[in-house]
Amino acid sequence: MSAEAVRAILKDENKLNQVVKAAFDQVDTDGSGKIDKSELDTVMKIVCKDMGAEPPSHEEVMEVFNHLDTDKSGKIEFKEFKVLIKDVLNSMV
Ligand SMILES: [Ca+2]
Repeated sequence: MSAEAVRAILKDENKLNQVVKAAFDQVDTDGSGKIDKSELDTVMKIVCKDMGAEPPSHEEVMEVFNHLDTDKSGKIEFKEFKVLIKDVLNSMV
C-alpha cells in the first residue's frame, strides 16, 4: 500500500472503518465481535511466522493484549482494535 493510499484511509472515517473491520473479522475467528486472548495469540504467531521471527512468548502476547484492552474488559473490542490499526497505518506514512 502506498503512503498516499494510507493517508487517504486515515483521512476518511468510512474507509478506515472498512479496513479495520476487514482486519478485525480475520482475527475474530469465532465471529463473536470481540477478540479474546487465544485469538490474539493465534494472530501474533501467524504474523511472527510470516516475518520469519521467533513466535511470541505467552508474556509477550499478554503484554500486547493488556496494552490494547484499555477498558480492561478482558476482550479487545472493535474500538480498541481500531486504535491498533490506526497506529499501524500512522507508522506507514
Ligand atoms: Ca476491552
